[in-house]
Amino acid sequence: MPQGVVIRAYNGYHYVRTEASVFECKTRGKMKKQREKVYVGDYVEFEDLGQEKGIIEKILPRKTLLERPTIANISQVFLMFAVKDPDVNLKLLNRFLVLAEHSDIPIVICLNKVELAEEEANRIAEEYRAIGYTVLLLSAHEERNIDMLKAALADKITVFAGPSGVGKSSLLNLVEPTFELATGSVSEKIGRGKHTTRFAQLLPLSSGGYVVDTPGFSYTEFEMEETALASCFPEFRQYEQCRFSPCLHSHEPSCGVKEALDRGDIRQQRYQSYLEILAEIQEAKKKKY
Ligand SMILES: Nc1nc2c(ncn2[C@@H]2O[C@H](COP(=O)(O)OP(=O)(O)O)[C@@H](O)[C@H]2O)c(=O)[nH]1
Ligand SMILES: [Mg+2]
Ligand SMILES: [Zn+2]
Repeated sequence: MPQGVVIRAYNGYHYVRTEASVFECKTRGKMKKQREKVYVGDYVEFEDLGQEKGIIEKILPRKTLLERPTIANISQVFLMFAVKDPDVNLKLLNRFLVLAEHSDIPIVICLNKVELAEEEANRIAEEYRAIGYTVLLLSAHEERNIDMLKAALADKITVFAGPSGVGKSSLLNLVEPTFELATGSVSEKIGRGKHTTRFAQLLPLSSGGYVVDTPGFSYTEFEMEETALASCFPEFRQYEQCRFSPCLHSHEPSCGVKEALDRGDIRQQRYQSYLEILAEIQEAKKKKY
């Protein structure tokens, strides 16, 4: 039976890409009964009905499942921000990072439009590299580091996440000119470009692998225990020698994280994000009971 990857789901159909072509598939009735849901990114086995139509019989074991948007088998998330226009939002970056850390998916931070604010770009890159993240400094307008971007995408399934207007589609069009993704402001986008990014879909790269140009993440809720949050801030880990265990690193005395903060070994802006997310988790917990 042929196998392929689901690159798009639309109107009850799943579009399954094989080496030869793309098949428009329904799922077998028994899968629905067993509540087996097929997601974009899933590798599947299907019955070939001819004329590029098919029926999905089986989902092959799933490695990961990202939520909102739901995509299976992601290898990495590229968190995309612009240094300027729109200004980089570190709070939002930190929130994305926490969610990606929590789901154990490798992250690469990308800063685009660096030609608009070189110093700021270098400063932010240094700060996050010190934590251990990979940071790519990019400019779609000046085509800077596009080769590096291409190399990082080859043979992987990569989700491009980040606010609207930071240059995700512009960069993807440089990586693969045939994508012809719509770019520009929201009003400029109407009627331009071949693809609009209303639905998550896998776009095949000629170097192998796929990218997902998401319409944006509705990253709002942090579904985790409050004690799990600190481990989503990698630079906290080495300082978690606190008097209390577990320690939330907020109001407790003799806290290793707060001492590191006072020494300047942990950045104030990162710790602020930590406290804000902690408060949100605690607030959500209260509502539950
Ligand atoms: N100055 C500058 N503008 C850019 C750069 N990359 C993209 N833009 C512009 O930013 C706007 C939004 O780009 P787009 O790719 O649609 O962003 P998306 O919403 O993240 O997909 C467009 O007007 C682009 O021309 C860059 O490197 N430098
Ligand atoms: Mg876009
Ligand atoms: Zn502590």
